[in-house]
Amino acid sequence: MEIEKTLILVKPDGVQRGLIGEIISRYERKGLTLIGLKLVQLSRAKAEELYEVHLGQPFYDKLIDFMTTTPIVAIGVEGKNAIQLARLINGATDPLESEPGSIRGDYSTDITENLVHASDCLENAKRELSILFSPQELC
Ligand code: FUP
Repeated sequence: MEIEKTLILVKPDGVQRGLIGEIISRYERKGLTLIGLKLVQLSRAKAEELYEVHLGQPFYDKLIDFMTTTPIVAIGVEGKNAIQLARLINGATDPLESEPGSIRGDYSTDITENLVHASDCLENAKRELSILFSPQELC
């Protein structure tokens, strides 16, 4: 069991739909510890850095536009196997595969406007946390 830190984002649709509290409470109830939290308007540069692996994908421009429309909530969490657990709580990317009980399974029908992001591995968690948070902003 590894104690890990990871980055979670409540995407613009989650903020606009008034689901910030509902979404954060799911990680809290699971037992993950919040180590960073802020409402932020994502710049285009940061959105591109965050999603650099998807550069060239057909959905890339739509994704960057969506992520920079209105504010997001950046959340740092820590806990045993936090990276994999946060992704389980979020549910699958494809709305036809996200299980009821997961955030996407309960609240989203769209593959792009899918409410949440969570880093997919240790290396990306470190990289993505540093895009959204300065060291001083993490407890
Ligand atoms: P996830 O790890 O579940 O957030 O999903 P991916 O890393 O595969 O994709 C990142 C984001 O790209 C998704 F959250 C939404 C967007 N995306 C699309 O818009 N269309 C696709 O077909 C795949 C991904």
